[in-house]
Amino acid sequence: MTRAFLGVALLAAAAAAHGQVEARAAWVRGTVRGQTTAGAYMELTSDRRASLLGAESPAAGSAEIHEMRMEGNVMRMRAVPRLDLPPGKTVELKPGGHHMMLVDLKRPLKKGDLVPIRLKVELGDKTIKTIQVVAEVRELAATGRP
Ligand SMILES: [Cu+2]
Repeated sequence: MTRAFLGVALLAAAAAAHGQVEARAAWVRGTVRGQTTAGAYMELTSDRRASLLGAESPAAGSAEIHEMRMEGNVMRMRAVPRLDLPPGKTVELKPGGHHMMLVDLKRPLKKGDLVPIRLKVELGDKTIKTIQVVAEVRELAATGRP
């Protein structure tokens, strides 16, 4: 009886922790020698109004949210201060679109390495929430399609 109750309580706690904003399918592109930045990609879903404000990772000096824009014939990326997460919609951070950029990498990233990333998300009521994800490093040529 006591065990069963405990099980339900733990389940409820887990649901509460994951209820608001979820990050899935996180991966980071592997690097070559001398490269100090790497793109990080994932799927973000929020059940309420929220914005991604940034991230930090022990693998990098800093992390930025980047958007891609065509300037003439050239695709360029630039840092943006936040990325809106509309309720109930999955926002994909992916190659060629919005992505996370790990800057000042502390060491090269090899296929199969695991990179912890802490996402900073602001909810609609201005509460700041931290979401911990572990991203797997994929090879340099990875496109995001499994
Ligand atoms: Cu970038």
